Amino acid sequence: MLFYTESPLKFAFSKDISEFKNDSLKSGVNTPQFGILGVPFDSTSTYKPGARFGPNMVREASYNLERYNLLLNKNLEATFYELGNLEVVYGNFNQTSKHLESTIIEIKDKLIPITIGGEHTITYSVIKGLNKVIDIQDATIIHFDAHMDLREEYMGEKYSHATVMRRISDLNPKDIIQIGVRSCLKEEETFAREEGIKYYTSTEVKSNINEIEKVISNINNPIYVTIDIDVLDPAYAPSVGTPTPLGLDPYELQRLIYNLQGKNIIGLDVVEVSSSSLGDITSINSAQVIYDFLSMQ
Ligand SMILES: [Mn+2]
Repeated sequence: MLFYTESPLKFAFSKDISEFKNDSLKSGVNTPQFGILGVPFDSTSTYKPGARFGPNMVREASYNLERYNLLLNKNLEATFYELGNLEVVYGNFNQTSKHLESTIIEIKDKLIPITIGGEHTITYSVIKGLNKVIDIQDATIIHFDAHMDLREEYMGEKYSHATVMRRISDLNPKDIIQIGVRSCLKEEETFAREEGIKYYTSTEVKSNINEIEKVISNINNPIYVTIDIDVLDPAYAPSVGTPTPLGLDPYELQRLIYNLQGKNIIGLDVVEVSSSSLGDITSINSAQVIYDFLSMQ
C-alpha cells in the first residue's frame, strides 16, 4: 500500500499491489504495467456533486466485465495493480493535490497511472506529478470532454473542474487535442484557437470520426489521456457533474480509444463519475472505457 492510499474494492482482474515486488523481480518484464488509483474528491462541483463515489462505483461496475474481449478476440492480459483510493482532504484542493502529486511521483518509474475520479481538477495534479520525471512539454494531452475547461478562473477559483485544462495548458504540453466538446465560453474558444489547442466538437466526431482516428494514429510522442465521462451523451452517462446533451455514444468513444493501440501512453484518467447506485450506466460505461484501454494492451 502506498503512503497516501487506502484499499477498498479492487478493479476486476487487477493484481494486489503487494504482489508488485515479486512480479517486478521476474526477469524479462518490459511491457508497460499499470496502476489503478481512485481519487474520491469532489469539492468544486457546481451542479451535481457526487464524484467522490466514482472510484468505488466504477470498480463495482467492473465486476460485470469478462476477461475475453470478443471484439478484439483476445483476453485481457495487461498487468495492472490496484493501488486503492487516495486519502483526500474534502474541501481542500491544495492538500489533496499535494497527496496526489506525491503518490504519482512514488509510482511513476514503475507503473503507468490509470486514475479514476473524482472531479476533473485532479487531472492537473496527476500531470504535475508526471512532469517531475517525464518532460510534459514532449507530451500530447488527449482530452475527451463535453467542455473545454479552459477558463482562467471559475467563481474566483484558479483550480476548479472548469479551469483544469487551462492549468494544464500552463504546463506547456506539446499539444492539447480536445474531442467531443460542445459547451464553452467564447473566451475559451478564442484561447484554444490562439494557443493552438486543437478541438473537435461532438458534431465533428459524428460526421467525420475517420479524420479524428487518423489524428490519434499519427501521434508519435508520449500521450496522456484524460476522459471526462460527460463526453458521452447523458443518455449513456447521466451521473456526471455537468450533464450536457448531444454527446458521443459509447461506440464512438471505443473506436477512438482503440486508436491508442501501440502508443506511448504515460497515463489515463476517467473523471467526473458521480454514480451512487449499483447498476448505474455512467459507472458501467466508465469501467468499460478502462477495460477497453487495458484489453488492447
Ligand atoms: Mn466536462
